[in-house]
Amino acid sequence: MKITILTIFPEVCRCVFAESIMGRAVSKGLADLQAADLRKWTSDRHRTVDDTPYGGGPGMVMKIEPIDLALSELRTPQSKVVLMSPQGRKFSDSIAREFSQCPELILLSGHYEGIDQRVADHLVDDEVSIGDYVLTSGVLPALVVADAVVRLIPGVLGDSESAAQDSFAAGILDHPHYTRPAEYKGWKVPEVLLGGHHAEIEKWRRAAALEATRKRRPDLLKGG
Ligand code: 9D3
Repeated sequence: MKITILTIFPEVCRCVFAESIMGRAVSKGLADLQAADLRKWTSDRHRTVDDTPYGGGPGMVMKIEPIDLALSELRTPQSKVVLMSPQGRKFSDSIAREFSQCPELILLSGHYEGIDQRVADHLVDDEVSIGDYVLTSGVLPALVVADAVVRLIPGVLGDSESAAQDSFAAGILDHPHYTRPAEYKGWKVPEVLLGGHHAEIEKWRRAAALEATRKRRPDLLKGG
């Protein structure tokens, strides 16, 4: 699968692509992760990607032309172009699974106060937000989406990390985890986990996961 992030911060993306599980997915040849510099599709001396808003007001607006030129070059008949924007539908595990079925994703990251509306209206296939908080740009949201999608590619995770048993796929939170020492500053690991009775451990984990979900994310149990 190929994912391209179109941004004015390509170096930020390349750093993230090189590390950890994303880096491993690239080395294994399972993911082709690219960062395209939007300024490459400008032609003026200052490599301008933004301009003042029609109608006035504060802030700058991203221009349509460099984005259109970039997408004309980057997109293929197989690509899905996704605009990262606070106005988009909220990203989720199910959207990550949907995106992981696409052979090519192009994530368009905005900056400044907004993007010329004609980009959303005519140049993209989807518009996605990662949640209700304001960031300074769309580059981190694009990396969040890329990260969530890459780990769903078959072979990217080892058996021990398997995406199938993820808590969000199961619809509840994960159970608590512990490792050595069994007691630290008087804080004890639950006795049942030290015993090796696998049925008892499973029972405890299911109950603890359900309890955590009921307390902190009751919306997940209501099917929200
Ligand atoms: C005052 C109106 N603002 C919208 C809430 C303007 C604005 C602020 C920050 C427009 C864009 C941005 C930069 N953020 C993104 O591009 C972005 C984003 C986000 O800020 N939060 C969650 N998801 C996303 S996806 C892209």
